Amino acid sequence: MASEFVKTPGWLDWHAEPSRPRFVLPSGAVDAHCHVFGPAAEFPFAPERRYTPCDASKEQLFALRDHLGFTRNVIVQATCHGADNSAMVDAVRSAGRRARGVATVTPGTSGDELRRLDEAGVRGVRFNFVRRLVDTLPMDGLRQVAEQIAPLGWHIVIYFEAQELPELADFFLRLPVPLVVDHMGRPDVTRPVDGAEFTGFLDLLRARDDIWCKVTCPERLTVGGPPALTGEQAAYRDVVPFARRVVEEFPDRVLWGTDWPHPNLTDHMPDDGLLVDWIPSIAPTAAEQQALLVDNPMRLYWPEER
Ligand code: 0GY
Repeated sequence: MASEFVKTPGWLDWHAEPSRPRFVLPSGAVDAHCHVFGPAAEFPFAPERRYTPCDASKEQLFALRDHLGFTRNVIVQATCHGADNSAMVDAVRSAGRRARGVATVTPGTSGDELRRLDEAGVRGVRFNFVRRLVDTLPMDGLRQVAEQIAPLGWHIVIYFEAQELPELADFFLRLPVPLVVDHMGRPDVTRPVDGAEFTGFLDLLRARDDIWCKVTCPERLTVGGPPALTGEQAAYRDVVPFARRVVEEFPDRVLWGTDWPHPNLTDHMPDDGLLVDWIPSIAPTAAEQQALLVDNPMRLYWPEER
């Protein structure tokens, strides 16, 4: 049966033939930010979604994991599935102990449901403040969710754009659980890395020692490229100083992920193998790579296995 879902015009599908990375990942590396989409025939997209993607199944995600040399995934609920976590949970369960999940949870979700998610491998919720993706929940509702998940030992992944941080920072700092910031708070990389905007972001990380940062998504943040395509080994140079600064100052609180299948890119779809090759430009030493790719995500998502 043909899918009733028609992709958003201009949608870019994930790269079908990513290269094998030249950079050999350390043993036990974790792709700490990726998603599954559907497949829509089995896990329909949510009515309130802001985009309709291509399918990106758990089998395809696991094939990419193996191809790139990762051992584990952290699968983040994509907004196209709303608060129906079924596709993500199914993927996490299918991976055995090799995946953890980050869910979307609404206020009033029952304790039984939260325990079911926890048992499936969910370890956090995501609060999304990116207006083109969601209608952000009222702050009181988010605080309620935070109180509900705190006893489970979960954290909150926060996704926002740099210009929103001044208004949101106080709210973030009062949340009662560890925080994980997506994509370095989406800096404007045409601004100086030492400028007020990115300094404000670093100050957020300095304010508490349980705020983590994903040094991810150069393909989303770049303005000048060059893109990770056709063998480019010096991709996204304009994003490097920002990620490098975070890795240098907070080596024990950084995470890295592919962001496969790369929702909502409009310019180009990166070769995921070349994205992996970007990692040494932001974490050049073996010690930094081990922390970024193995020790940090294991501490946050698989503390019982350390
Ligand atoms: C990302 C970024 C985006 C989308 C989502 O859940 C999502 O739909 O996260 C975006 O469009 O910036 O982290 O994948």
